[in-house]
Amino acid sequence: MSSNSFGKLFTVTTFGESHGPAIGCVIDGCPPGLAIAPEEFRHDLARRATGRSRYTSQRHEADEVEILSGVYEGRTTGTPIALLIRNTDQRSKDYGDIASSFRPGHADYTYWQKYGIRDPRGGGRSSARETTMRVAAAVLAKKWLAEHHAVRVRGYLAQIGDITPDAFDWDAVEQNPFFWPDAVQVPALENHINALRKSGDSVGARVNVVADGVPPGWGEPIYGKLDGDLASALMSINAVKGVEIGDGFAAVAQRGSEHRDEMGMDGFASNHAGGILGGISSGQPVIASIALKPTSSILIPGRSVNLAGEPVEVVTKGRHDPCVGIRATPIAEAMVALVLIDHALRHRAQCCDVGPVAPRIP
Ligand code: EPS
Repeated sequence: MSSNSFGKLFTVTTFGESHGPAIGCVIDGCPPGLAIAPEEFRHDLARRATGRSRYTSQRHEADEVEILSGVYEGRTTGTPIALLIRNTDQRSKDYGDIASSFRPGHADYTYWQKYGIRDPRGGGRSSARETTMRVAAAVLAKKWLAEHHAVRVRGYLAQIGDITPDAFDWDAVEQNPFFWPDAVQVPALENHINALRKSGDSVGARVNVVADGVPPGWGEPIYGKLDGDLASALMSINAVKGVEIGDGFAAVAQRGSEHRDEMGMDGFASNHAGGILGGISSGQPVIASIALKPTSSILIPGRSVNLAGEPVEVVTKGRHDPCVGIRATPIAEAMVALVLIDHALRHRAQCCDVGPVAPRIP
């Protein structure tokens, strides 16, 4: 079995490897009439791309999108939209040693066990390069959600290692290469990542995503719950080891009287639920959080085995991110937007004759 597509009505299929000639996606089910131009992909793709700051991988890709189908005279036609980005800065010699051994903590070993063959160049299909196409597809999703439902999906880096923001300001998030919400701490983060890179090690991170404007009703109990689909989509991002919705695992230590979000006709008193009740959006902001593991491709030697089953010491050369979480904010936003547009269309398909139902809490 293969699984490179997701979404039921807004379906995205991605293809391509990190060091192949190109990566791409096909989006099927995009509503017709949405205005879109190749330039509109640039902003989010640049936010995610490598080589845009000294704190990420130094591979330099233009990440220019070619629209191959599904758009006529600047508008989506309702037919499959194929997007292509050509790879131009592959440096496959960095992966010479890894072709015959497995990086500890990397998908090298499991891809080999599953398929019995792998493209070791740049991690092949397991590379974070693939997330480029998710971000590209989500440009359409974000635009449609904004135009049709005034939904805005925004993310930020909420933790690097043991550092958390001391203050929170959405305006600060886009003003630094970390998507960090506290401008005052940015120099400290720069020093932290510089020191980490020098030591040859890596660190984990947490990214939070908030979707404002989601109306009540999106999500399909029982097996297509909004939180279930968000968890699956977010967990599919490379290096993600945990997903929380709302208070997430903090709910374990809470009382019911504390966790419940009390309601009045002037609104909800809190949002511990993260905007989802019973798998259906409540009308409150949808809040998701992900934990990303430290990059496994590091310079610190680690014990492993080679193809012959012999013990080896692995050192990963190349142009790796000291913290994959730094570039993960636009990727997490993309996955949330793709799930939301899919559920918007699914809700419209089944329940377009229903709401809004009184009473509706603002
Ligand atoms: C990656 C390794 C690096 C990153 C890459 C993700 O690739 P390379 O070894 O070819 O330099 O640059 O990220 C991207 C190219 C991208 O666009 O995100 C990995 O092992 O996942």
